[in-house]
Amino acid sequence: MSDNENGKGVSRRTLLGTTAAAAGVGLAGGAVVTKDGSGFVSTADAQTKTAAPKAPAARPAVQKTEVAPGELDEYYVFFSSGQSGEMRIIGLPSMRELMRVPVFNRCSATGWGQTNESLKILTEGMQPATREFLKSRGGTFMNGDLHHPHISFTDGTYDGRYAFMNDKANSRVARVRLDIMKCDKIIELPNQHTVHGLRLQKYPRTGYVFCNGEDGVPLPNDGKVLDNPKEYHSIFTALDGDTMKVAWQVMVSGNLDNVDSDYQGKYCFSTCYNSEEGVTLAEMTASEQDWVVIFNLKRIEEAVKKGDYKEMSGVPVIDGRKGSAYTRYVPVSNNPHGMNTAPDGIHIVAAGKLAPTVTVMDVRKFDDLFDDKIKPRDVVVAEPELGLGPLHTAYDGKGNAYTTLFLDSQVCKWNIELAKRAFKGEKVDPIIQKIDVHYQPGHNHSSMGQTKEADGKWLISLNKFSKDRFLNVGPLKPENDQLIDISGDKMVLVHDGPSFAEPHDATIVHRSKINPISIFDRADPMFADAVKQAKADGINLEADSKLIRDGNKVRVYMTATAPAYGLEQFQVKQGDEVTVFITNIDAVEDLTHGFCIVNYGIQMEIAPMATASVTFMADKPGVYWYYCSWFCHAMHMEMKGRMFVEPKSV
Ligand code: CUK
Ligand code: CUA
Ligand code: CA
Repeated sequence: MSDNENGKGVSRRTLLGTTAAAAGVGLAGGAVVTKDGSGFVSTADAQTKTAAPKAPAARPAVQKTEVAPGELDEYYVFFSSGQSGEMRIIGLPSMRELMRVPVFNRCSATGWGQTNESLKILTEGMQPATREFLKSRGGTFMNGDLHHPHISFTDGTYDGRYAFMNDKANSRVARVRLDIMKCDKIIELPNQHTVHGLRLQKYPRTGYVFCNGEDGVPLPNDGKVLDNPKEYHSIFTALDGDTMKVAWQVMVSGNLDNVDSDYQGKYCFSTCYNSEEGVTLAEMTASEQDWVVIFNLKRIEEAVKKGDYKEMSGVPVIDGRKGSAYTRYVPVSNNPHGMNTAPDGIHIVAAGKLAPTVTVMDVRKFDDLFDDKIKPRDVVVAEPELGLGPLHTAYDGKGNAYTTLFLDSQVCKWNIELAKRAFKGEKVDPIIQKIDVHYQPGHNHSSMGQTKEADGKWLISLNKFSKDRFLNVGPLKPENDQLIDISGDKMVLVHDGPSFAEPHDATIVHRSKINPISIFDRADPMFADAVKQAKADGINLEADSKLIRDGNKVRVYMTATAPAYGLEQFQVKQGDEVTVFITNIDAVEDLTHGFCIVNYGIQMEIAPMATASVTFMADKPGVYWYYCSWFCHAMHMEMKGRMFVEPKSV
């Protein structure tokens, strides 16, 4: 089928230069009208073609962005990587990529998805049916879609313990330990089909990890019900961030997109774009309005205590559909997306997406709403019209909000108080400034902006299209994460940062909040199983290099200290199940070793004073060199040995 036949190529070209208006009309009418059905892509073309990039105008004085050689960044940014499945760490303001932390993906460098330590984390939180399903597929999912990385809170600000993040692709939630920057827990949420929005309890601490189930499916989803959408349900989950177990779930009306929580520990709230409970684009955008659903945490906890729930897949599921005492549904314009709490602890903003407005609510009114003293819409205190395609909102802690406008390719700075006055009928314009970004922004984030310590210094705009902003690298282009100085009255764009697929969300954390270690503690739980096995085998991991045979199971223990492994050779038999345990005994900062077996597909990282292990079948006879894959010493090339696999006697 040609482009013309499927209608995509032609519509994208013919709509050039005309779609901003067309999309606007379509949006105002509450329907998606672009001919390719996306509502978005054709406008992206229009934007870039009609406004060719120009040399930047003279800039006002801005904060320093250069981080000179030897200097350190002031902020960590924890980036999602979308369908790449990992978490990334960026330094701000340099926007240099500092680290990639494998989570839902496989990693060739670190052996994530191959080492026993990582496989345990990847598999222990699976639902039984998934374990069964993956048995013939290598035991784990190969992919993930990581959208929302967020840092644990104590008393409304970051405490540096953990990052939590979702996997939209396979309905999982992961936790990364920020002392070692490694994932230590993954759980698959039962009863939920995808987990999209994810935010944390801010007060008194995390506490809960709030997880939005986006798609509805039959419960149980065992094939007895198929094309009967009336029996589909979306589920909201509160996970216990300490145990990584489900605390409770709530069945909702409609679906759930993004979520955030208050600064009082009383409520959390989610946008819903599919109040229609439709299964097609046309059905999901049919209504004039959708809603924000508010969850009353205290009432839900009481319901769990008194048993007002149904147990499903071993967890309590509360009925929070419309009319329930546990939730309230506040109508907002059709298909809202972002849900962001302001650092003032009072205002929350739901972004319109298909409406040009954002809806501002006052959380202080929620008690009355739950006591039925006021109507749902009475919690709305402003609804400013900002532009086309508002998606997400960030804050500077000075009363201003910054909303991304996907269709307009802009970030709009507006003032919350002015928006409230305008809502009451005063003739004031809440919009302070709009700045072009390149192009089509999704999330944006301000420094410390999701805490009560928002400092109003930096904003990043995570743009979905880079188009012509970088050297052309072929049809697949990087995204563009732009840095904007918001410390002055005006936003100033200061940096373009290409990134690979696909940052959705990010969290900007002052470096004073994060204190990782450089050398592992030998008592670290990451390799506790290896320590236990060694003890059972009478091995001192830090000193002994030895092969233990246990039937057809062989355990090979060796130390690694630059530039030598404890064993320069070992011999096993074809058909043995071999586990190699390597302990890096170099208590030296930045001295990582690797372990790679040539032509056996084995590779892993061993950090200073860590133990890592890998298990494989020695099913190919012959001589196989193993080598250190992490450059560690002048004699790094010589850090190697041989594995002999003795053939089965025939
Ligand atoms: S979502 Cu991607 S732009 Cu998954 Cu937070 Cu809004
Ligand atoms: Cu050890 Cu290279
Ligand atoms: Ca809708």
